[in-house]
Amino acid sequence: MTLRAAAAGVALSALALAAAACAPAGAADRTVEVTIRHSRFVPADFTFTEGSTVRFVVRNTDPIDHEFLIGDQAAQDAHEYGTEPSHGARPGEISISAGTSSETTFTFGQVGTLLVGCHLPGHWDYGMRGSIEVR
Ligand SMILES: [Cu+2]
Repeated sequence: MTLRAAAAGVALSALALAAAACAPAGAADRTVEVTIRHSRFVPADFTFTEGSTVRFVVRNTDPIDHEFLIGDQAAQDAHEYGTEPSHGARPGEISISAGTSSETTFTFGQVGTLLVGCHLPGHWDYGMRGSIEVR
């Protein structure tokens, strides 16, 4: 690579970074499609980069309602024993009625492991959960 080409590459990278930094609030870096089938998330395990904003489009193919709730163990416990009838007000938390699709956009702010689950009665224990690794 010539010096000139290398310099152009650096300039383009700087432009890309600037564009990312100026992205409007709520703009996702990527879209991930999740299907709910037989009370399971498909896929159920995810890996994302720290700081990335992901738009989840969740399609519920079951004849019953479900939830897609992102959070740490404490948040999952709160939902499991909580009383919120439906979700949608907070990023990363949605209810998906039978046979419909819904979406939510979530920013993974720090490295660690999060969980995703459905807490309608019996669903979490049945195995309606997954893990999110943030690197
Ligand atoms: Cu469910």
